[in-house]
Amino acid sequence: MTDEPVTRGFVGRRRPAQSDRLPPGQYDTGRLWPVLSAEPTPAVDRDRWELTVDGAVLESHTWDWAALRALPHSTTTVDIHCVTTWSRFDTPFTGVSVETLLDVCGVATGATHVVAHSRTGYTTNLPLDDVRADRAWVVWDADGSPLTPEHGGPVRLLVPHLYFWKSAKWLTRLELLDHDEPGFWERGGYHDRGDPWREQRYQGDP
Ligand SMILES: Nc1nc2c(c(=O)[nH]1)N[C@H]1C(S)=C(S)[C@@H](COP(=O)(O)O)O[C@H]1N2
Ligand SMILES: [Mo]
Repeated sequence: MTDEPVTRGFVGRRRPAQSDRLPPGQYDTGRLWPVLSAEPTPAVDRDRWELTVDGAVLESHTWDWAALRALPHSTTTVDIHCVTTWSRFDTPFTGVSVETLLDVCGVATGATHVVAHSRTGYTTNLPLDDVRADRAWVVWDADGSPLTPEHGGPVRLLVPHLYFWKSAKWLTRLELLDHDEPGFWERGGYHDRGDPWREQRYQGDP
């Protein structure tokens, strides 16, 4: 007879070990959510806020707060990864899939990239494929509450599969392009795409 420990009854939902969820070089910040902003937090009044999708689209479109909220939306729970090495697991965000906005505008033939613009002038570029197929969201709630101004409220971009600098806060415009155009951090030496699983932090990283 051996003295194996025996677990009876409920074993719990199997989930991957934490390390399987932590990209290389990252640490788990727990419930802490650091604020990372290159600019002072702007006061964005949601009743005077608009989001425009334009550029390489069939028809530009602008949504105000009410119109955005009237679109089909949902809550998605994701892990976020900042290039400064913190990751935060299981953050629920509520908003509209970018694909829903693109459906309204129609993507022009030849569109390859998108630049997200913030009210402050901050920009970040993404391959169009990275914001399609429900991989990117325009969100207004996080952790079950309205996004605070510090975290990009009233509305920010959310692209959880890339480093969090791609998730522009105080979002006002998604500009589709037929070429790539580096944004604020990308011009400053950060990686053009920023996949945390490939550790694409800086230009020259694979
Ligand atoms: N407008 C704007 N958006 C931004 C940034 C910024 O400086 N300005 N910082 C980016 C970076 S580097 C990160 S890690 C996240 C930080 O979001 P948080 O402050 O909600 O954690 O926002 C991204 N979006
Ligand atoms: Mo970041």
